[in-house]
Amino acid sequence: MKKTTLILGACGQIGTELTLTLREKYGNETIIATDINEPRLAELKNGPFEVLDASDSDGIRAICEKYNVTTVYHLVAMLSATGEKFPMKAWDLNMRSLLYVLELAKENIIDKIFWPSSIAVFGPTTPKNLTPQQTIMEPSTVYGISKLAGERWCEYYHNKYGVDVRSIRYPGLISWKSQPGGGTTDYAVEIYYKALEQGKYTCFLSEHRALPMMYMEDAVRATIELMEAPTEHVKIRSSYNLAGISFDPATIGASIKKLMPEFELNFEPDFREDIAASWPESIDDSSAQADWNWSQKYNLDTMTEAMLTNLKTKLQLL
Ligand code: AKB
Repeated sequence: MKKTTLILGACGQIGTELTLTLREKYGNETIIATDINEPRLAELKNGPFEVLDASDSDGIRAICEKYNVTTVYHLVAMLSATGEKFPMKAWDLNMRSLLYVLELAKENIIDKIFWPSSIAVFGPTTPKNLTPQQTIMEPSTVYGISKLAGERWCEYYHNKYGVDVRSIRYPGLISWKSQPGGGTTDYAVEIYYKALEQGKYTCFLSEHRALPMMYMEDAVRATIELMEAPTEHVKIRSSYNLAGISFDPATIGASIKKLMPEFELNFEPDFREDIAASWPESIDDSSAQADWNWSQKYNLDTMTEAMLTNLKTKLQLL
């Protein structure tokens, strides 16, 4: 029976684009998309799709057996802002399903795992600029605590049981095909929608609150490149820093204004400002560059152009 790849959380922000890209690359039938919800995007049904709750360990095991799954992309998580509202639920969801998948690899039912970490593993005591791969990590959000614990578990399963688990500390991800939900960096997606729909946006972070971000096309390419890297090149089994593009709300506003001079940007910081203030402003990704040759393509202005062009078509504002 043919080997397949399972995506947990295929309807989410990363899952949607990763599923479509992997299907294009490896064929629709080899990528098994699963999510707790039926997909809104019909394209996700161009290959196998199953409704699956990632906290159902028997369900995951059954799907792995049914489709002869050998690789799992585990993309299910409650993000930073929602996590602060439901701390126990966030911890439970973010941890339990990761451990199930690590156990499946330990039992040799699957051979390879991708699991996303985040810049949220860093905290207020971490150096803010060009944050190194290895540094002080004292996250102050439940989401960050769960991602840091997850990183430790990944490295532990690799060292102790030889599990081939690979991970990236994603910056805020910016995409037009699918929207994020419940994160602190979500403003940098909302701003493009509101610019096109209303010509103005009120940002929930303050003007000069810089954060690392990345265009989804770069993030998906990084994920696939890391997963395809020869094992001996993957020297970090906790999670790799990726730098992305660092900017603050005022600067993304200025980038939009270059193409939409009438765009108006206001600021009304809420509780997410404190979360953002605890995270790095910029990241050093020299380990990813050295180990698996990572190089990013998009900068702020090329991303803005891509976002506005694609969203205009999607929202039929042409
Ligand atoms: C969030 O804002 O919670 C996420 C993240 C940085 O991991 N986008």
